Amino acid sequence: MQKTTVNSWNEWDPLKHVIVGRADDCHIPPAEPALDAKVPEDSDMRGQWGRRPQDTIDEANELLDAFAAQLTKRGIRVDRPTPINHALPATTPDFHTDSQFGCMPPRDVLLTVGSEILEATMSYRCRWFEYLNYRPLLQQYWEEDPNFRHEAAPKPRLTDADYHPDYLSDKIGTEKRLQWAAEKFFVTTEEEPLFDAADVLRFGRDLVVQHGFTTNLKGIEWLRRHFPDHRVHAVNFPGDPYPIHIDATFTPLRPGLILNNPGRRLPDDQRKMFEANGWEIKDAAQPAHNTPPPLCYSSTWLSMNVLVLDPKTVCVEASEVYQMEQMDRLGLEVVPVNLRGAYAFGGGLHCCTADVYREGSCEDYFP
Ligand code: DAV
Repeated sequence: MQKTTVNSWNEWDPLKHVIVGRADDCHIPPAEPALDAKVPEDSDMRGQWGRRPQDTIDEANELLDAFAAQLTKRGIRVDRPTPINHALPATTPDFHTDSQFGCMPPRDVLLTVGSEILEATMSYRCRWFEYLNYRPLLQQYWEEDPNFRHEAAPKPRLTDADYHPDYLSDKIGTEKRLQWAAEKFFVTTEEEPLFDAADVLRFGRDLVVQHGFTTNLKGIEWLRRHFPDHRVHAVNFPGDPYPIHIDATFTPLRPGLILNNPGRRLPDDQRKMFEANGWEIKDAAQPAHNTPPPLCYSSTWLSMNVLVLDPKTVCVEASEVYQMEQMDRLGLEVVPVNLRGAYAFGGGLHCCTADVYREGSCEDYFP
C-alpha cells in the first residue's frame, strides 16, 4: 500500500487523501453545560440521551461508506477511524459524564496544518476522549511519514469554571442569544484554552478561527503561539444564536472566493483583510430544507458545509438543489453526494471528513 504523506495547507487544493468518519455506536450524550447550550431550544433532542437508534446508525454508515467509495473512485485515498466504545462513561479527576459522543465528525477533532495533525482540546466533556478513535490512523501516519508531526493540544480540565451558568437554561430565547452572540458572551469562559478543530479554516499562511461556543479567546491565542509562522485571525458571526464551528457559516471555495451564510454575516471590520486582497465574499444560497432531520444538532445550513475536491470541483449534498445551482453558476463542477441521512451524527460533507493530503504548499493569500 501507498505510504502516507501528511500535507494540507488550505480548504481547496487538490485532495488526495482524506479521513471519513463512521457512525458506529454514536450516542446522544447526557446533559452537560457546553452541549446543552448548543441544542436548539425547540429541538427534539432536549432531555433525551442514549445510543442513537440502530436503524439511523446503519443508514448513516451506508451513506458514509458510499461517500468514501465515491471519493476512492476519483482516485482519493480514504481512511476510516476505529470506533472506541462510546457507551463507556468518561471520567477524569475533574468531571464525569455517562456516555461519549461518537466517531463523527472527524473535522471537529483533527486540524491538519501542513505536515501536522493537531488534536483539538474540544469543549464538551463527552468528546474529551474522541481523539482515541483516530489514534490508530495517526500512529500509522507517524510510522509511515518521517515528517509527520502528530500534536495534541493540552487536554482541558472542563470543570464547571469553563462554562457560564447563564447559558444553563433552555428558556433563554433567540433574542437574548443574539444579543449575547453580538457581545461575544458565549457559553465557554476564559478559564483555559478551548478550541474545536472545526472552528478553524486554513488559508495557507493565515488561519481564520471562529470565536464562539466551542472556541474561546484563549484557544485562539493557544493556536497563535502554536503556529508561530501563521497569522491567526479571530472572527465571529453575530447573527448566529448557536455559534459552533465555522463550516456552515464561512466556506472558502477557491483562492479569492468565499461563501458566507447570509444570516451570519462577517462584520465589516473583519472583512477588510479579504477585501483588501481582492477576495469576494458571496452570500450562500438558501438551504433546500426548512428543518434539520430528526435528532440533529446542526442547523439547515449544513447545505453550505461542502467538501472542495479541487478549485474547480466541489461535493455538495444531493438534496441541496439551490446550493448546487449556485456552485454551477460560480463555475464549479458539482459532485452530488447523498448525506442528509447522516447529518444527525454531527454534520455535512466538510464535517464528516478530515484532510490528510492536498497537493500544494503554504501560500500567502493576504500579503
Ligand atoms: O449551522 O448548526 C453546524 C456545524 C457543524 N460542524 C450549524 C453549524
